[in-house]
Amino acid sequence: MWGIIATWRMALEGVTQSADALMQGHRAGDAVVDAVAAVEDFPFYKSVGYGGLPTENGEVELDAAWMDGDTLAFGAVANLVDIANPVRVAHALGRQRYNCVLVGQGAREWALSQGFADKKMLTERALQHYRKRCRETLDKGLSPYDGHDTVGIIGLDKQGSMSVATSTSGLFMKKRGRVGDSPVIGSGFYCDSEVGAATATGVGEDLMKGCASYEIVRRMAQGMAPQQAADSVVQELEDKLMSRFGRAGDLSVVCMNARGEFGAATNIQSFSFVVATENQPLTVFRTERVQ
Ligand code: SD4
Repeated sequence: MWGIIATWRMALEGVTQSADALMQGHRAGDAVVDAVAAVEDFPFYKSVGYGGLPTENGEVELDAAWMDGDTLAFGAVANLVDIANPVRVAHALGRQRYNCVLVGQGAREWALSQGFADKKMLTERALQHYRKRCRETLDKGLSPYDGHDTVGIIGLDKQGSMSVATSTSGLFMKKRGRVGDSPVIGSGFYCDSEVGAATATGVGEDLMKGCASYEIVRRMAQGMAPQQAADSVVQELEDKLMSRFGRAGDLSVVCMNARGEFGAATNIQSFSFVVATENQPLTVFRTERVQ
């Protein structure tokens, strides 16, 4: 069995390539990194990689992670500035025994020392979009934290290994130095090849309150089907946040188990995700708010 599942329609091109690779027997670890890197490279996606929106200080600070479900090894970067393909840096960090999570200047220096490309990640288009959003936020009274799509991709290869990778420029209008769930193990992603994997997108501050991805994998380990694990975690976290915190941000998740069965859940009106497995032709699904 092989399979791949990703948050948001924007992952379609990357997933298409990597689904082929998995079908041909390539490893999940590389397949998820390549698929995420394709999203990072596309200049018009405003929330991931090159062309991502800047912080208030005008810098694009990127977060990314990678995890190997066989060894439980993982690597992550946060607040990485002007390095191409943060997910590849996270992947390289995931092969280190220590120092596998690096942030800010330290992450940048390490990436440069390893030969990663120094690349200006802010585009003119992103800057214009950022300014427009700021005006709209004032004019229309929008929340400054609306609008943000992290890419998270889970892969299962024919050898039975699973892997997950994430990448994001974080919440729109985030402060300099702010870190969301996407590079945080257990919250933005988790992967165990013996069970399955999960990855999240939405308001990191809220996803972290429930360690959403780990919680989904834990429920699958106890025998829950992926869809049930995804639904129950989103619903219970939303209920808990509403009753204890008075509000709940956007929470969306995808997951897959070691048999290639998958699930997705959201508390927003419509959340798109992309999936392909040995039994499921490549499809973009839209799922609606869990009731
Ligand atoms: C974050 N979870 O930085 C990310 C943003 C995101 O869909 O996923 N948006 O909090």
